[in-house]
Amino acid sequence: MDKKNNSKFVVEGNLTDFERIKGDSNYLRGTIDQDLKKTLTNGFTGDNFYLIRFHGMYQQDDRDIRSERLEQKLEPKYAMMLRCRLPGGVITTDQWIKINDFAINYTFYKTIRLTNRQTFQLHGIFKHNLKQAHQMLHEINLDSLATANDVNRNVICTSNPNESNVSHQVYELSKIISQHLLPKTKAYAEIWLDKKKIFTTEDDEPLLSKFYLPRKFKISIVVPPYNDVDIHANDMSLITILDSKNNIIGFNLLVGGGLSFEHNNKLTWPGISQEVGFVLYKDIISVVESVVTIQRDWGDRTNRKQAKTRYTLHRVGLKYFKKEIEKRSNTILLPIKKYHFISRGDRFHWIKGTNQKWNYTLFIPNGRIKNTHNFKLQSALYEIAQTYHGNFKITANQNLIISDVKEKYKKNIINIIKKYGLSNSISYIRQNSMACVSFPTCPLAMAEAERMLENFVTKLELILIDNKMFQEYIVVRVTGCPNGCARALLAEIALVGKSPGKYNLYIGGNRIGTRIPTLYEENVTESEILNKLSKLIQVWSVKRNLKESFGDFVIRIGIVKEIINPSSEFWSKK
Ligand code: SRM
Ligand code: SF4
Repeated sequence: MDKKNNSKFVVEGNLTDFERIKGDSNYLRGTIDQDLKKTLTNGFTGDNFYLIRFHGMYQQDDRDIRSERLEQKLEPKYAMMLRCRLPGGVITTDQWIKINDFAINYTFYKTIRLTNRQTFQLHGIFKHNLKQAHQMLHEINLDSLATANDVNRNVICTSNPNESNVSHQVYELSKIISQHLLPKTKAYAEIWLDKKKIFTTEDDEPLLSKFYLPRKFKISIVVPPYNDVDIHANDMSLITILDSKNNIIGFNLLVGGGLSFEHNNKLTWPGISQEVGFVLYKDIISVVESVVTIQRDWGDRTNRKQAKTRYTLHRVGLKYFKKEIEKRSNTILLPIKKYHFISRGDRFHWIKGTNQKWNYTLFIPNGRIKNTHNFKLQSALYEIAQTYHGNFKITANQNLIISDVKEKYKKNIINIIKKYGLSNSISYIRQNSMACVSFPTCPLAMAEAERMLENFVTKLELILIDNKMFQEYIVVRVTGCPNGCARALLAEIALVGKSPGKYNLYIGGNRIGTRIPTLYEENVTESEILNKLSKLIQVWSVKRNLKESFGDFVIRIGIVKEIINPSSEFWSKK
């Protein structure tokens, strides 16, 4: 471990096996290359099962057919999910065409899945096609390094279209930060791109160490008043502060967000990040680096359930954490500057950027790019990508912005949008709903999420219509297990999977994503949930203050108690 790491805040004790796996891996190589040659299994063996995650892949199997294959004494239908690194979510239309071709020709599911961290995943790549996948990415200047496991993940930033230079600047910053924190190992190039083996020394990972980080680490950059990245789901967030001429002067630094918990494990809780201080633009990289190295050194490597930054911050205290940032970055953190948020969602209409080009945000149901019998979304996007040379921007709400469209192409794109019915009206509640992937690919899924959201929202729409509230929205999110990938624990209504068909229901988050909702009902079915919500929405429609949101209402009239300090209050009864 790092030589400077002798602070009183280092957690002593037996390290988890993950630390051994990383330390023994020869900078993430393991024996992945040997597993690639084995044809007897479609999976990876031993430590490689975890090591491939550092390279941006997860081994999965189709859970819909798992028991059937078991009965037939067949290996589970192993295939990899690959997650691209795409800081800020921008992909050119030319890159999109290549990705789509690969998805159609070489993946089991033939879909592209936009994620809520502004990138895309390809599900169902068989082991023998993996190298081809990485080489295809490399040809189009992309990679999947460090999109999973104990490293800094895809850096996300406000994706609202280029109304000012600011969004372009934060996008550039997200790329710089991503690059700065990227593992330096050559393992990725050697294994996937057939680059010559380069023998490594202890200095190979000067920033991350050969043990990398204690756990995943997430960064967001936001431009108020839109909290479209959900800052509180991130270990570190930078809130952009502008002067009166719209120039960036610096960033408010927030640390310690993160949403995962474990059912019935009271030592785990979702957290709202804490304000640390204001950082001048010129100091931002050294401050970002300091936060990461503090977490590297002080994060708990003896217990993965306590390893994320919010637990480190909770144990160490904001005062010491801040002091250490200042010490390591040689910077004085100034008092937090004023900021406020008004919403989280995307804006679904044409917006002209300061670059005089057009941007149109498309609602993508669950972020899933596929063709169905009556909705040919995948074909539509392919046609759009072939129509102009520009960018697609993936938002942190799993949507897609057709971006940087020159005036002369706008009409063609409008025609394609119409032809495929992409702009058919979407209710406000649907626009503000989100589900994680869950079944059939996620190995951790306890209940359906992506596959149940559409119908669930349709039923909520009917409840809103019955109460003359159809023009209103509620932020609704469904997550297949308490890991919280759909960021349900920042929603006004949150369903968290417990077992097939059963969820815990949380209510009382707010529209801007700064409050954790409170447990309202435990272990309930979808129809029980709809029953409960129907009653609550009816009361809300009658008794709410002018324009009062659902989440604020249930807190104000005391249906649930507001959670102010999640670390101590998340588990207390409503
Ligand atoms: Fe997640 C694990 C999908 C955003 C918290 N997440 C997983 C895995 C890889 C399951 C696994 O470990 O085997 C899921 C893959 C399912 C599949 O088949 O695709 C998965 N997570 C997703 C995505 C695709 C959800 C989506 O529908 O968009 C998101 C991919 C983001 C990306 O591009 O990097 C995704 N995951 C999140 C978020 C939200 C966010 O980051 O804004 C969270 C909550 C915030 C946080 O980190 O606290 C999140 N995912 C987790 C966790 C819990 C981590 C923890 O702190 O304990 C796990 C499990 C783990 O890491 O052990 C997890
Ligand atoms: Fe899988 Fe759970 Fe994440 Fe949903 S929340 S994608 S079920 S890990």
